[in-house]
Amino acid sequence: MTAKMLLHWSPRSPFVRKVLIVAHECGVADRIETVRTVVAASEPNTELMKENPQSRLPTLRLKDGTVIYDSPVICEYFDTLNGGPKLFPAAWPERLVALRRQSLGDGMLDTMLMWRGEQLRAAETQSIKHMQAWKLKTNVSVDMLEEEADSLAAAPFSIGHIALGVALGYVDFRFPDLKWRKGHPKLAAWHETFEGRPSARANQAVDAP
Ligand SMILES: N[C@@H](CCC(=O)N[C@@H](CS)C(=O)NCC(=O)O)C(=O)O
Repeated sequence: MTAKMLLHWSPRSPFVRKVLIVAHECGVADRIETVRTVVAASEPNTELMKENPQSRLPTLRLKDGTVIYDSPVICEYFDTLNGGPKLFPAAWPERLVALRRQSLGDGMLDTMLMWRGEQLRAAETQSIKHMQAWKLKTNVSVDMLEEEADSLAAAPFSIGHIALGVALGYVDFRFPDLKWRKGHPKLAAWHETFEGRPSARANQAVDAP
């Protein structure tokens, strides 16, 4: 048994940002100790693999030594410790909508992380076709979110809001040239309210060691 939960962490990881925002919203942030852990898709971290064979962040070790991953599992675990309004609705169809939104936000991040990884490769080994596909998926996701921005803004705050807010924040962080706000005024207005929450402000992604 340890005094705190231990979170394998990176300051630039959007999935880590997602779980830390959830921890803040659930009132458990002060029960977590973070440990800087370096991961890369092309270089598995063999130490981390002893706890998570997929070598991914976030990975969380509970006080009793149990290890859990990935971000949806960690977020739902934090929500079980949450004394306030739940981020994972219990009732259908609210739960279905929140989980779908979480999947879209997480899927956007998966797409953008692959895109970013490709951009960092030497130009002659990059797949232009894949990068075009990832750009299209990101743009169409933003278009569709503009369509549901009213219902997003009206719904009780949930894991879906956090996943989507973090995904749009990651577009700003790594793909500012997309200028995603253009033509998406409702989504932009909603995202501003998301980034204004204390939980989001306290957990900004940064390029730091
Ligand atoms: N589905 C996972 C995705 C996590 C993920 O892709 N994390 C990135 C960092 S943001 C990572 O660990 N990349 C290293 C790798 O893929 O080997 C989750 O929701 O936690």
